[in-house]
Amino acid sequence: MIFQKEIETMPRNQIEEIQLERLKWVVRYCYENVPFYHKKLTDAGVFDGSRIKTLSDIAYIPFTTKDDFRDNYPFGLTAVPMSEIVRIHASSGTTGKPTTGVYTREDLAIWSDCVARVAAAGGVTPNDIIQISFGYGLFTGALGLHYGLEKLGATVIPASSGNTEKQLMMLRDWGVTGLVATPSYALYLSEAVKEAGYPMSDYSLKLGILGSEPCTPAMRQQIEENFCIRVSDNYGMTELGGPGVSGDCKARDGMHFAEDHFLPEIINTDTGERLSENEVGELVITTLTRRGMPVLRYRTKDITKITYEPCACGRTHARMSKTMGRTDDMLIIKGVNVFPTQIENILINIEDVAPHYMLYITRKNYRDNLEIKVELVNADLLENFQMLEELQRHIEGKMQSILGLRTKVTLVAPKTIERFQGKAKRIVDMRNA
Ligand code: DLL
Repeated sequence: MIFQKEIETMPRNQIEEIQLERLKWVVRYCYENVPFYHKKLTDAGVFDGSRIKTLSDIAYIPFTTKDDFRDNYPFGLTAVPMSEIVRIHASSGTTGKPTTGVYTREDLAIWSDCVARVAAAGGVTPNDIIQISFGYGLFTGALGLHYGLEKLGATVIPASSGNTEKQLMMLRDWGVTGLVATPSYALYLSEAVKEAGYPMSDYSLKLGILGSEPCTPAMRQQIEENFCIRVSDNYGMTELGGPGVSGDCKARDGMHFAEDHFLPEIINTDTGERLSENEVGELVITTLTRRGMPVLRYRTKDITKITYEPCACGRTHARMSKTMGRTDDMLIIKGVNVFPTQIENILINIEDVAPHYMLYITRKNYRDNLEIKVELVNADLLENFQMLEELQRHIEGKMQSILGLRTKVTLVAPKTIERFQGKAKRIVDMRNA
């Protein structure tokens, strides 16, 4: 099902016409209504946007960064009086103040459309009963999916996260056909379902609508096998309004942007230069219709690539590949660049270990050390020292050959590594401690 078929399958030249018109609008809108942008655009000689004649003229506009959000905390980037704001969300953030996002009534309506699009693209129909197991609160994920799914006409259960027994009870008793969660939490629940001992035929579950953190293909496979479901991925962020920026369709060959609302670019992280289709770099997004908090050329820090090729599903909007990680998540250990997702991909393909791990980085005598703590599937192995040592060496060998990095692997008993109900936090970097 395509939620807004006419828009989502529109010819490329029409999409670009709409984008150009809206880009001109949003530049003028920011210039006139947000002092921060007024100054930034003036300094760059872009002023009210009359310099924007083609889409590639976007290159004249300076980037917006996470620091700009911090410096203008909480509402400095707002373009309308607070009386027009009807909702505030925020990202939890790991340090310091959260990043805020504000919405006018119109922003909320567009947001719901965008989320309904990604939900429909992921296979949801009005006949589905969807359990939302994202944490409700300031996080954009839960309420974003909530209103988008309602707009689509699905039945929504605002379960929130936590209380595993109750989650499973609802999944079983209420005929739930779709689960919304982070991949980490979906994986955790799928293991709990297996342990609860009821066969999957006792459940009606068939879809997982996951997002908010990377889901490697291997992790996806594990969730799909445990739950006997099909999973789709969707992407977004607080600074851009939350989920609904892009999402998987049935082809699962890249996540379709809502290109009439978001203008994506890929840049070289170091130079800021715009890259071409299929070149890997940092995703930069300009909101084309947001009124409460419009954003020009936001540097997402997410590493991906974009394709404009038409998709088998019929949608014409550009697609982004699964993110390789965030520029600020990339670990540099002994001079080697490593993304946690690369480590996860290696671990998940090794039998006898579970996809639960932690990375500890320390520095001793000016040398970095990476310890990977990973859970065994079967506790019996702990009794067999020789097999344990072989497995450990096998994993260390894989890390060395694939990442080019010597690591220390520690195998621990099943169920001893922390489980995450929201986004997983698997890195403990003690180098500057
Ligand atoms: O995670 C918004 C969201 C909610 C998206 C629900 C999808 C579903 P933040 O908490 O601000 O917003 O985190 C944004 O999370 O820059 C990415 O690094 C990461 N992220 C989000 N979705 C994905 C995804 C929400 N599908 C940050 N794959 C982003 C990989 C993702 N990373």
